[in-house]
Amino acid sequence: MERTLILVKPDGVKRNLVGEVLSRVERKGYSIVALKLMQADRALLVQHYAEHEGKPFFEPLVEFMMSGPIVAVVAEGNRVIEGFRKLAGATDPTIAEPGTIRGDLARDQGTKVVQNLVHGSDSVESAIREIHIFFPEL
Ligand code: D4T
Repeated sequence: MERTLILVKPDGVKRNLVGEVLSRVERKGYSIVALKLMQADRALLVQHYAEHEGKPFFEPLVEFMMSGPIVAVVAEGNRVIEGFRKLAGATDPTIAEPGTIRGDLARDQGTKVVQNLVHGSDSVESAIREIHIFFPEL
């Protein structure tokens, strides 16, 4: 069965949207198989966002992701990686379709990094790598 890593980012936790995000995942029919509220440190985030190192939004991204607690989730189901990306909507919340998490609940805040409530793995390889970073025990 396929698995994906979902993060509710600090903006989502601050706005009390953890239940809303998890509810959408569960209503779609995916199962939550691991979940934790945590404070991410720099080392963990540099590993997670390695592909973005050197980009102009990298440092603001790491700072933002350390600005408060996050919720890390492993969800499971056939094609859950693609399915959650669809539920989340486009990276840019202004462009994200209404009906999606970002389209319904996020907007451009004028910050250096996009604050878009959630992260979801984008491929099987990424999911395996990211789940191992956040849940080494799994
Ligand atoms: P994540 O990884 O958080 O699920 O978001 P996406 O998969 O939708 O987007 P991403 O990995 O390309 O970007 C990671 C993170 O950086 C922010 N970002 C991204 C940004 O502020 N400016 C940009 O130009 C891009 C591409 C948003 C999400």
